[in-house]
Amino acid sequence: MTTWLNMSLQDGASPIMEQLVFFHDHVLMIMLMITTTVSYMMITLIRNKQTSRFMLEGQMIETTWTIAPAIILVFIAMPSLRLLYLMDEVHNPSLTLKAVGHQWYWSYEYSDFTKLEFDSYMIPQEEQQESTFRLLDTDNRIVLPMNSPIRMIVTAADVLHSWTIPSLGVKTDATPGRLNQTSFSISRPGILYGQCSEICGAKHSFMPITIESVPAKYFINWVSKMSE
Ligand SMILES: [Cu+2]
Repeated sequence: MTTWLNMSLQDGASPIMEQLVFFHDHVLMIMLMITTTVSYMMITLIRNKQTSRFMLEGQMIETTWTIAPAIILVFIAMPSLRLLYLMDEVHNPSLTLKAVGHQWYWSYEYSDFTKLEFDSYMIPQEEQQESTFRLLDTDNRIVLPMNSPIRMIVTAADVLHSWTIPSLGVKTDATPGRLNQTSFSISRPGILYGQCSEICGAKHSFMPITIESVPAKYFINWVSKMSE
């Protein structure tokens, strides 16, 4: 998860997020290339008198500096579109989780099991423990099996919310009267944090999302305990 002074992306906990981090770095390298070239040209322009009685036009350089940026844009667009369509795909999910945004908490429904649903409220500051993160931990964590494709259905009960887990590369709008769908698979065990990402009212900052990623057998144990 992110900590203070951490400006980069969180470590990817899903294959998609891993690819998104690679794409981010790829685009950053291209940006570095362009800023270097442009800075060099600006400094040269300032430091030299670029005048000539004989030079009236330069067809070659103008063609080059029109086509080169277009080619660079293709190198950004191709991997970007690849990721966009990969993220949109739902690959034969083994579990469906429905998240409903409320003012101001999330509630979850595991529709593959009977009567497995609960509300998830932020742990208030007075009840913090050594092991909990302020403004990020919830009283009921979502428990999910690692290494299995999961389908998320996201909706809201009152106003717009947004269900987000940065380390999974997932951000889906929660809209009243509409079911939005995304999918992911978590590649390692651990606790993943996220926050509502759509200004939804006074306590928008106090409805975090917490996922506990566990091996499949622990998940089954949890399910049987919850449905008792
Ligand atoms: Cu919200």
